[in-house]
Amino acid sequence: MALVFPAWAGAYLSGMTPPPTSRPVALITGASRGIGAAIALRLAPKHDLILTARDATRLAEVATACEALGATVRCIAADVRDAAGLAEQLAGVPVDVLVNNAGLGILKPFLETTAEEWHRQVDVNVNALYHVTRAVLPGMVVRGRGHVCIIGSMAGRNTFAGGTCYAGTKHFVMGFAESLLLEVRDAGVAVSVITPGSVDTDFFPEGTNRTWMLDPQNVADAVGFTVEAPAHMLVHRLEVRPLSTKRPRAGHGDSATAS
Ligand code: NJP
Repeated sequence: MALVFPAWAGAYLSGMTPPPTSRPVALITGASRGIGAAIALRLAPKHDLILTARDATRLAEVATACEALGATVRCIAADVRDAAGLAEQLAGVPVDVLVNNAGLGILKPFLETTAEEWHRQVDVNVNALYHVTRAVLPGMVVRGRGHVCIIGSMAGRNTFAGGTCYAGTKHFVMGFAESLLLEVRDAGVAVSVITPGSVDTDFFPEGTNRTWMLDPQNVADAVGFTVEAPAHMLVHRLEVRPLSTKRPRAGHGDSATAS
């Protein structure tokens, strides 16, 4: 009878990767709602989770739902801009999967964007990538395995009026991710970017026509596919779009047009 090895065994038997001894740990930023909460629920059956965002109440609700799916969950209620606080919370924690998801978009013409709005977007969408990734990446390199997944955007390769800051931050994500990949791939660490089109979350103001948008779960499934790919296979960029911006999804009315 042929022997059947678990998925990790091929690399392990060739001496490259030690076997996982417990469930992998996934750290997800911006996990209190929207895409981040959906990613937490998607990963919960196979991962233990560290969830972070500012809203402790909503984080706890997401954690409870994830625990029901089998995950052990730790919540860190923090501002992702708090580099020192997060570094302290994450010190020595072996994170296998980091999903840098926290982000915001203040879509305004440049001349109407205040300095505070500009700096807030850059601090959350760009600078937090540095200190959250910096806190957990050394451990991944030492262990010879890990995955850094970033939620980018179609705005990372498109431009639009009102996008000087937001599209700028998401273009940064693309350059950051591919450069980082080239630095750590031979240490066994994967880096990927998911670039969604429009997703029905609080990202958009109330009153926005959402009938044609993706569900957060659609993006979460893309993340799940990417981080659960075989160890030797890297999905570096994955673009997920609504099929049409004019056709409402089934069950969302029949006369909507894109907004
Ligand atoms: O947005 P939303 P999405 N410190 O507003 C957290 C990208 N994206 O899920 O702190 C810590 O529902 C916030 O938590 P809280 C987008 O650029 C979206 O759509 O409790 N956390 C919440 O959990 C972003 O990178 C679309 O308020 C902070 C989360 O971030 C990612 O998807 C399209 C924080 C935001 O939840 C998730 O956005 C696209 C802070 N200072 C890319 N500030 C789309 N929705 O269409 C925010 O291409 N958070």
